[in-house]
Amino acid sequence: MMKQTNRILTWALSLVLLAGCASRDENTNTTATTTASPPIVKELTVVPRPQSIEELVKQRGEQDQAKPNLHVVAPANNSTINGSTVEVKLHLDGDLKGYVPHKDPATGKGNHIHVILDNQPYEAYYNLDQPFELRNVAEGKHTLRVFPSRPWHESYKNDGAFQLVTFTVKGGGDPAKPTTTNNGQVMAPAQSPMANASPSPAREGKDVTASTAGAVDLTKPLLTYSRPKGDYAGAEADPIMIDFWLLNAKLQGDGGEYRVRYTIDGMTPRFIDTWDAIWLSGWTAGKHSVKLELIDKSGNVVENGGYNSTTREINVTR
Ligand SMILES: [Cu+2]
Repeated sequence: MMKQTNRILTWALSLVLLAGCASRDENTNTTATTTASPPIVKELTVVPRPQSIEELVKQRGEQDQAKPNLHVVAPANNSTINGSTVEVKLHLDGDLKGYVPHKDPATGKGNHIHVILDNQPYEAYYNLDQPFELRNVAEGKHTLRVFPSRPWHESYKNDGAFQLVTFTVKGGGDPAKPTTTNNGQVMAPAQSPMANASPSPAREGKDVTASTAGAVDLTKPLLTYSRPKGDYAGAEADPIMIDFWLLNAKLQGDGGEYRVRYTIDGMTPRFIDTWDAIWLSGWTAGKHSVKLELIDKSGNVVENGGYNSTTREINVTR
C-alpha cells in the first residue's frame, strides 16, 4: 500500500515537473518521457507520405509543382462589413500547371482553398466562381487567412499562396444563436444552414462560431494551423497528416531559427524542423488533441495574436 502511494506521488511529482518546464526546455521533456505517459495513445510514428497519395500526385501530372498565387478580392483589407454575412471572393493566378479548385461530384474531393476566419478550423472552398459566405460572423475585428490545398488537404507553400486580410463587422451575428439568419444590415440574402445540401445555385458557406481577431502583426512570424481537423475514419485515419503555413518564419532545418512543436494528447512534445507536411501513424480510435506551436530559438512560443499556439480536437473512428 505504501509503495503504491509512493509510486503515485512520484508520478504526480514528475507530471508537475514536466508541466513546469514543458514550454522551455525540450531536453527536460525528453528525459521525462518515461515517467509521464499515461497510456491514452501508443507512440505515434512519423511515416512517409502514403502510397495512395503518391499515386494521386502522379495522376495529377505537373499540378503538384504549381505555384498558385491567391488574391483576396473581398473582403478588402481593413474594410468594414455591415451585417453578419461576409462574402469571401478570391482570385487565383500564377503558375497553376492545371491547378483549379473544383469538387468532383462523384468523390466529393478535389483541389480547394482553405479559408480560416480568425483562428477557427478552416473551411474548404471549392468553386471560386461564386463567393464563399461566412455567416453569422460576430461583430468586431476579424482576420481571414486563405491558401490553396490539394485534394488530400496538403497546402501549397510557395510565396503568394497565402493571404491574410483584416476586416471589421458591424451589426454582426448573435453568438447565442449560432445558426440563425442575419440581423442588422444584410448584404446578401439569408441562407438556411441546409443550403449547402441542395444542388448548384446554393453558395458554399458556413455558419461560423463567434470569434474575433487576435492582435496579429503581419511583420512577425505567423504559424497557421491547417490539418488535422474534424473526423477521420478507416484508411484516412492512418496515417494522419499534420500541415501548417508559415509566414515570416524559416525553420531550423531550412536554414532559419524557428521550430514547430507538436503535442498530441498533452504527451511529450515533438518538433518539425523543415516546412513540410508530416504523416503520423498509430492513432487509436477516439478523440485526440493536436497542438501546433511556433517556437523561437530560446524555446518559447513566438507571440503573435495567440495564433502561434493552436489546439484542435480530432475524432478517429476505425
Ligand atoms: Cu482541405
